[in-house]
Formats: sequence, C-alpha cells, structure tokens
Amino acid sequence: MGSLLNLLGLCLWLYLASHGSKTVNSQHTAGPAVVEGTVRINGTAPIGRIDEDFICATLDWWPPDKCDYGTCSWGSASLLNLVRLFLFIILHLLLLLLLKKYCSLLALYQLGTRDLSNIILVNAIKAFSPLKIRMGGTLQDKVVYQSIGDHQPCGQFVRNTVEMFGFTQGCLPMSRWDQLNTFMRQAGAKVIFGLNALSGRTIGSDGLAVGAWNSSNAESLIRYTVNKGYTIHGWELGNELSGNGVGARVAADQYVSDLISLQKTVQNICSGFEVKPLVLGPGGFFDANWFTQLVDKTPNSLQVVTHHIYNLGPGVDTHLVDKILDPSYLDGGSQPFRDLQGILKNSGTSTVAWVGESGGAYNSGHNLVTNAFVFSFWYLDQLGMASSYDTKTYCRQTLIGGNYGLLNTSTFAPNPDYFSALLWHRLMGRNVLSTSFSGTKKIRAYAHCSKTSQGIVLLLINLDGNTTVQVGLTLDNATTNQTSRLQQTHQTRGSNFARMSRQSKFAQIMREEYHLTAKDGDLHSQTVLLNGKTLSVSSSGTIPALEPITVNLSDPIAIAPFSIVFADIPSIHLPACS
Ligand SMILES: *[C@@H]1O[C@H](CO)[C@@H](O)[C@H](O)[C@H]1NC(C)=O
Ligand SMILES: *[C@@H]1O[C@H](CO)[C@@H](O)[C@H](O)[C@H]1NC(C)=O
Ligand SMILES: *[C@@H]1O[C@H](CO)[C@@H](O)[C@H](O)[C@H]1NC(C)=O
Ligand SMILES: *[C@@H]1O[C@H](CO)[C@@H](O)[C@H](O)[C@H]1NC(C)=O
Ligand SMILES: *[C@@H]1O[C@H](CO)[C@@H](O)[C@H](O)[C@H]1NC(C)=O
Ligand SMILES: *[C@@H]1O[C@H](CO)[C@@H](O)[C@H](O)[C@H]1NC(C)=O
Ligand SMILES: CC(=O)N[C@H]1CO[C@H](CO)[C@@H](O)[C@@H]1O
Repeated sequence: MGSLLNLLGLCLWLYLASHGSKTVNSQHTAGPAVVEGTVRINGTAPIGRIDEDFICATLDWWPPDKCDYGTCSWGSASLLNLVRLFLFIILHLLLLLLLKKYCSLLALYQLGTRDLSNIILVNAIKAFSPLKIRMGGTLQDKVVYQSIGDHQPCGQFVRNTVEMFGFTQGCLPMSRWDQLNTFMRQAGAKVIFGLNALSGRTIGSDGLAVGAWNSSNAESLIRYTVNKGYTIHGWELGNELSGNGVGARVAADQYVSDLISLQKTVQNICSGFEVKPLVLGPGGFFDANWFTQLVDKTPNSLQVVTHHIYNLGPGVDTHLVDKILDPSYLDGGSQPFRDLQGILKNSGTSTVAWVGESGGAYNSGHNLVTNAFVFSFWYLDQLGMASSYDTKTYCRQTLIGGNYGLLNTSTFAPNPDYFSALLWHRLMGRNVLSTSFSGTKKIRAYAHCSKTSQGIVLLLINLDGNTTVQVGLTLDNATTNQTSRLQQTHQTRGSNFARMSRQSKFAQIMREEYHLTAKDGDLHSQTVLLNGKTLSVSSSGTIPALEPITVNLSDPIAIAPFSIVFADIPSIHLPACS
C-alpha cells in the first residue's frame, strides 16, 4: 500500500479540519484574538524514551561571595553551606515527629522561618520521589576531599581574583559529606556527584591542562562513600573541560584515558554490588569533534555523555525575554541535541545523552527572568526538545542558588519553574511522540505517552501575548479501532486509567487540563497560577496538590495568551504507547 493509504489521518476536533490557521473573531472586537491550530502526532513508534526520573536539578559549590555584575545571588546555597542547614532540618523533622506522636503540643510548636524553609526543601525534593540531584559546577575542579588520616586543615573556598574562577581551592570535610548523604537519602534524591578532574594536572597559560588525572583523592572519596553505605547514582568526571573549556580544558584523548581509569576505579571499588554507579562525562559544552572522539573511544566505559546548555547568553543580557519569546531563537537550541544524537547513533554505542547542567543564561542567570514565570517557556520547551532527541535526563541549574533556582534562595519557596518541572514529572511518560504544530509559529507543541494512563499528554506553550490559540489534534497512524473509540465515545472500556479508573466511561469523553499562567499576567512574576489559582506552599510547608480541570474531549484545547497547557487525554491509544 502507498504511504498515503497507510496514513490514517484522524481529526479529533473536526471543525478544524483542513483549515489550518484562521482568525475566528473579528479584528474589531475587543479582547485578545483567537486563532486555530493543529497538533499533529505520529503514533507509529516513539522517537525517544526518557528516564522515569527525567527531572534533575543541581546543587553548586559557589560560596556566598560569588558575585556577577555586582550582584551576589548565591546566599548559602553552596554544597558546603547548605549542609549546615541539613542538620537543622533533620533535627526539626525528628522533633515534629516526636511532638506529633507523643503530645498534642504540635499546635504550640511554632515554626521559625528558617525551620519552615528547611521543611519546604525536604518536601520539594520528596515530591519527585526521586529527584535526581547533580552536585557540581565550576568550582568542582578545585575541590579536594578530606581523607581519613589526613590532618591538613580542610578549608573553604576563599575569594582571590588571581586564581582561576576567582577562588582558591576548597575542601569537602567528610562530616559534611556524611550530612549531605544523610539528607539526600532522607529526601529520596538520586545523587550524581561531579569529581575534580584537574587533580594532578598543570594548567598552561593557554588553559590547556597537561598531564594525566590523579585519581587518588577521588578514589578515596568513592571508597569512603561505599564503606559508609551511601548510594551514589553516578560519578561524573570534571566540569566544562571539553572542547575549548571554560577556564581550563583537557584534550579529548587525555580525557578518554582518564575516564577509562575512573570506570576501572568504580568497577573495582563497587565490585561486590549488583548495580554499580554510572560513570558520566564530560559535563561540558558540546563540541562535535571532541564529543565524537570521546564517544567512539569509550564504548564500555562511559554510560552517560553529559552536556551543558546556556543558549540564552549572559545573565546580564537585557534581551533575554525577547529571545525566550522568539520561536526561531528557541528552535536554534535544538542543534546540540540533534548533533549529539547523530554521534551516538553513528557510533552504535550504548552510551546515552543527558543534559548535565542547564541554566539558560550563564553567570548566575537574571533576577526576575530566570526565576520568574517567563522562564517556564524556555525551560519546558527545552525539556520537550531534549526529549524529542532522546535525551534521558535533564539537570536544571539550579535547585537552589543563583538567579535560576527552582526554589527561592532564601525561603526555599518554589519558583514557577519548580511547578512546571513537577507537572512534567507527574504527567509526561517515558515514550516521546513525534509532534508538529501548524497554524501559528507561536505555539510550541510536544507530546509523550501518558505517565498515568494508556493515553497521551500534550504540552502546549503559547509565546504570544495577545492571541488565544484553539488547538485541535490530528493523529497519523491511529488504528481504525481508535477511530471508533473516539467516535463512539459512549462506549465503555475496561481499561485502567490511574486517575479515572472508577469512571472509565467518563475517561472516554473527557480530558484533564493544567493551565499555567503568570500572576496578574506579569511575565516577571514569581507566582504561577494553575487553572487560575495561585500555587504556593502551605503555612506548614506542604507542596500543593496539582489539580486539573476536566474538559469535554470534543472541545478544542484553548491556550490563553502567554500560557502553558498540559492536556492529559486517556482515551487516545497509540501504537507508540502500547
Ligand atoms: C510516522 O513514523 C513512521 C516511523 O516511525 C514513519 O515510517 C511514517 O512515515 C510516519 N508517518 C508520517 C505520516 O509521517
Ligand atoms: C597523586 O596524588 C597523591 C595525593 O596527593 C600523591 O600522593 C601521589 O603521589 C600522586 N600520584 C601521582 C602519580 O602523581
Ligand atoms: C525570595 O523570596 C522573597 C520573599 O518572597 C523575595 O523577597 C525575594 O526577592 C526572593 N528572592 C529571589 C532571589 O527571588
Ligand atoms: C498586543 O498587541 C498590541 C498591538 O499590536 C501591542 O502593542 C502589544 O504590545 C501586544 N501585547 C503583547 C503582550 O504582546
Ligand atoms: C479492532 O476491532 C475489531 C472489531 O471490533 C477486532 O476484531 C480487532 O481485533 C481489533 N483490532 C485491534 C488491533 O485491536
Ligand atoms: C461533550 O460535547 C458534546 C458535543 O458538544 C456533547 O454532545 C456532550 O454532551 C458533551 N459531554 C459532556 C460530558 O459534557
Ligand atoms: C500501526 C501502524 O498502522 N503502523 C503503520 C504506520 O504507517 C507506516 C507507514 O507510513 C507503516 O509502515 C506502519 O505499519
């Protein structure tokens, strides 16, 4: 049969059929314009498969006196400082637990603001169960790990402008490492730890780091970790040393042999374990030549190739919002994903790609942009785009710290992107669907199989501030049985949809929608509304439930100006999702 015959175009919302884009209401009426558009999904086979725990966020080493453009945005978010708070958190959680169990004094136990933020932090991480957390960043290649029997002082980073990255080396005391691991275990996080890859090398004036990696300090940390029974999901070698590097660089062939040595070390120390930690690298900016060499020469040593993304330029840029709202600018961000996928396919390796660190705008982001509602346009678009090129995990810079935290640096209250990430995590299943949009360039459209049902979930982002877009759906390759299911919506089926299982008939004719908008329509707001209601933690630090609205399946999906919609459609069953 010809491919045209094989193509079963199924138009769900029929009034849209074949019209494409057209303005519905008159130009002369007041209020925003409405245009129509169509999402087209090819349901034959998935084009990518993300990790179950795709969402990842970073914790960095930057101390409080890390400043950019005259602003110091890191507070006490450093891995070396946050750990102090962690002790408090654990103590207070214990105290709360005791109070709850043994007395009725709970109401009298007043939470201080610091205690409250600590509880928010634990709850925010736990909400993902698990959240991947990558510990690393620029200063990771200047960290030494305290080792047993080492009586050298274990000092913090000290500001020093003549040093690379403006700070002296810093030391991770094992007592802090204990606290971090205790906390991460309690919060249910999966930790990826970035090792110092400059250890033992000398850095030339041109930035080239010469000599082999001295793994002895890393080895002592890994050994200590294993002996203590801590689980580390992955060990990553170095930060931004690939290609031209940032500050310093390592030649690809040298890095390859260092990575092979790290893999041997991990295999050796963890030989008794059935599941061994992953080895990741290089945690740097994509460089086709350098990455090709790495992937081709480490077929059995590298489980995950990680790259970093700051495609919006420096945080000080005053045109960040213009870039975020420009569809062609966003499209330009697909280049490294596409190229890296090509390299992996060509080599036939089992190595997979992750985004190991991505904060959009470098040098700590931009206050009220990279921590405000508008940034969810960029962030969710990145998550959608990365998935469609088979990226398995995406680490956001940062969980806390800088101007791009998912959580507020001082209160740990969630910023809008936190809720965007949580919705993604709860709804978007592993299989990625080939998706395109016609009608307007201002809609970004992605689709995955649903995480909670046998159906699909659409992610639609409206970059236009004046236009509501009414979205219909066309499915290629839906089977005739699906057609009949959709047309005879009264038909009851015995399928078990997680959320709607008790109302399977209902599930056949309804879908669930999550509409995200900025408070007061202000793109710079740090408050996001879900279906018109403010999302915020409760006074006791509980992360709010994310409640959908249900919509008649025969209605188009209405994407308001400057809004983001997740639409969960349990009744559409595609071959790609079975
Ligand atoms: C859908 O995807 C399959 C591969 O998965 C491809 O063979 C087919 O041509 C695509 N159909 C359309 C209409 O693009
Ligand atoms: C690696 O570093 C350790 C600790 O600093 C040192 O004792 C050892 O000699 C170094 N190894 C090499 C090969 O330089
Ligand atoms: C954190 O939250 C406080 C209180 O809402 C706010 O004043 C502050 O600007 C926020 N900080 C950042 C960096 O967003
Ligand atoms: C909406 O359109 C008007 C008129 O073209 C323009 O002045 C305004 O900036 C637009 N608003 C947004 C949010 O794009
Ligand atoms: C489609 O429906 C027909 C009739 O209801 C049934 O015989 C057939 O097995 C179904 N095919 C699939 C792939 O479910
Ligand atoms: C859904 O919409 C159709 C067409 O407008 C209508 O016939 C049907 O009663 C609606 N169903 C529900 C549950 O509202
Ligand atoms: C499940 C299904 O119908 N798959 C078909 C989708 O279309 C392609 C060609 O366009 C066929 O090869 C598949 O068999």
